[in-house]
Amino acid sequence: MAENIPSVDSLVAEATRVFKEEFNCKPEVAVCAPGRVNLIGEHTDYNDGFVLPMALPLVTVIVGKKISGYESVVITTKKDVDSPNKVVIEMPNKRALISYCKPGKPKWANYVKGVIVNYVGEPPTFQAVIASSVPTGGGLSSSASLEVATYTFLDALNGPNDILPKTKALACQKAENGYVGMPCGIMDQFISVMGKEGNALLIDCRSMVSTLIPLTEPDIVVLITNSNVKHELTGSEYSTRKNQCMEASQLIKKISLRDAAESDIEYLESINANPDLIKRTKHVVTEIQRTLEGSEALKSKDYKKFGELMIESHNSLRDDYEVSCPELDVLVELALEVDGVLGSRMTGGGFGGCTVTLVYKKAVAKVIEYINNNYEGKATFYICKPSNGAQLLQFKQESHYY
Ligand code: GAF
Repeated sequence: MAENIPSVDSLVAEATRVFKEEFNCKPEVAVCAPGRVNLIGEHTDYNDGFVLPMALPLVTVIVGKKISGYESVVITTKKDVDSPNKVVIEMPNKRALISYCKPGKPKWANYVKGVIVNYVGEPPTFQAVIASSVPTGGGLSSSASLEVATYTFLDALNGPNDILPKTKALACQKAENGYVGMPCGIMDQFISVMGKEGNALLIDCRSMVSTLIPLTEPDIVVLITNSNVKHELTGSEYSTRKNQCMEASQLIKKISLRDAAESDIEYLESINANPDLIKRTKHVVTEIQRTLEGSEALKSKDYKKFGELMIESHNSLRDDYEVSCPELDVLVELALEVDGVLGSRMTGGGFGGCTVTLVYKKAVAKVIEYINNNYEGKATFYICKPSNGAQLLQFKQESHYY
């Protein structure tokens, strides 16, 4: 059975209940921001390439209110994060923030503090409660959804402004790069801000121009399978891959691997470059091509073609980029053994986390059963439709939440 995805309303209700218990008053604003699954285009964003993610119905909700003074208080209702679940954040004026608001423990709060520090404008002080349905460490961007939810929350407290969505995504990426210390690309924050119900988003990570790609075929399902494994390698290997890509682009004298072509791979071979650099370049060059072809295939509803590209993408991530792991490989292999599966691949940074599978609706129960019977670990499943990006929510009927 696939997991039940809690509704946004139920998360708001949960956060509101905790808020009332803690602060003895009602929250005044509520916001949400989604996690994401990347359909194709992996490890291409920090190479200025193309990615094709969709926003998920798994979201982070924040409810709260503005207060006076120099201290904010944030509570998370999430159980799968490090403790404590409540932090006080010292917030003097913006200039002094950098020296007061340092990263530390608990780790989950660093995503909130990083956004406060990188907020464009004067961040208000607040009381807030966070509730989220995005699994932590599952490769579905729980961190980006928390960053974007935090940014949206600060904006909501401050009132309307004319900040561009891409500026907001960049500020959240900066929080993760400069404050949390994870050198991620722009994909996760961008889709969490810009996702649109019924659509995947083709993002050009160089120009930051994005194109909606409809994905509403009723017979086709996006199935996410969480391997529930997380290898410690993730952070260091991510930086290593990024550095290798930079090194390769310097060797071929290009700004980034976005500008590399087949002939550059031949050149790297001819100068006997480090074999790892050649493999990384090959992945990025072919993955960017697959992402562009994949978007065309989705546009023309050629799901068979899209599925084939997903399989090629997984093989390239496994063999050339070397960011998969045995559990992800097994999940992909098992899915592909079931009739009605169009394609399957690892999704996100790798070394654990999730696979994404495109499958005919009538076959999805069979896939889940087959994986449950043959996967040695304990997998969890989410059936997801492309959903909206970050939103300011309306409190519905008072009685519903209070
Ligand atoms: C992680 C990063 F945060 C993204 O920016 C992206 O590089 C992805 O890994 C791999 O495609 O999710």
